[in-house]
Amino acid sequence: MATYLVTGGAGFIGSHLADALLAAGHAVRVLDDLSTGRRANLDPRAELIVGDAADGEVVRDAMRGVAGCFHLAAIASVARANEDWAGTHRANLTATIHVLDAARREGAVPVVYASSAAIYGDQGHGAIREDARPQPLNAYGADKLGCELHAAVAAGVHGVPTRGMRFFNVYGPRQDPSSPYSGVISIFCNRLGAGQGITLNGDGRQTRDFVFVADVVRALTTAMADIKPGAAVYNVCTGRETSIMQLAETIADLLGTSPAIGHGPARIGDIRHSLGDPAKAAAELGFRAETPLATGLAATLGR
Ligand code: NAD
Ligand code: UD2
Repeated sequence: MATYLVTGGAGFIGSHLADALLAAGHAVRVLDDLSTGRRANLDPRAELIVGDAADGEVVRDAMRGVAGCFHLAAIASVARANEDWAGTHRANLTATIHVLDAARREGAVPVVYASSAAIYGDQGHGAIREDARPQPLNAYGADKLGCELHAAVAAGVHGVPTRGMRFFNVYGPRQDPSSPYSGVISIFCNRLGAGQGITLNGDGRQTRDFVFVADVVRALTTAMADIKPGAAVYNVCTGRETSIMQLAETIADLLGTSPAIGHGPARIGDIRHSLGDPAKAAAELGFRAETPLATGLAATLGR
């Protein structure tokens, strides 16, 4: 069939995408610097180039002969972006420009890339549509918005078709629970599974739109299939919100435990509510997230 380049393919979402592309009969080339990704995540049938997506030559070599590029490589952490502003900028925006530039030089290879709900900042209550005014609150969100701006340039000036996928809070197997910046579901599953207590930051009534990784992979492959010229952005979300407290209770129920749930201080800058409106992706791509939270959590727990 076709060969696809997946940058960041040794990471959490990218390795699931590689699995799905291989299962569909495609060849997969991964470009990953293994900074947070792991070789062990990757199906051995995928070709792995260990290299830096912010190095133009490396990216041009990786782009040769591919039918499409999924660009997921990034330092996917708001906290790390706060600490290492310029360093994360290189991985999160400079790398994207190299990917788009390589795609143009290779003859307008289509690029589907990871954006984030972080571009919205705090929009208050209600489901956020793609036409909401972006107001990123941190360097990570600002760089993701920059990716979208450059992707529009890639399409408008250079004829590279691009689709930006604004992931909400993604969860599932292989998400790394070990760093202090890990996503809440990986932390809770890991700790509750090991019989340890968990901490709710603040009152635990803040809400998120949690989307299962298999649905995210389907959103990515759907956006690539029959991609047309131009640039577009889509929320990748469920349209359902879950409080962190409900989340903890659901995981505990699945495990059949009654864990110690403590309260810590609210996280500085924590967004109160984050909920996506899935209507545009449904209408234009025919994509709907289908996995109920309990089902996705059970898969994450390996049950
Ligand atoms: P991840 O850390 O597991 O994957 C990122 C991958 O990129 C890793 O394998 C890492 O080694 C690689 N990488 C980092 N810098 C690189 C560089 N300079 N060159 C080559 N490879 C590099 O994180 P993830 O959760 O799988 O995130 C994938 C994408 O989705 C990222 O772009 C992230 O910003 C975005 N995203 C994730 C979420 C989420 O909830 N997980 C939400 C919104 C957006
Ligand atoms: C950020 C990004 C999101 C994505 C995600 C990756 C924004 C707006 N969003 O989301 O795009 O990159 O990170 O995971 O920047 N919490 C606890 N206890 C814990 C850990 C977390 O209560 O032990 C709370 C935390 O305070 C927050 C919620 O859980 O209210 C979700 O936290 P998160 O770090 O999983 O993700 P979030 O929404 O900050």
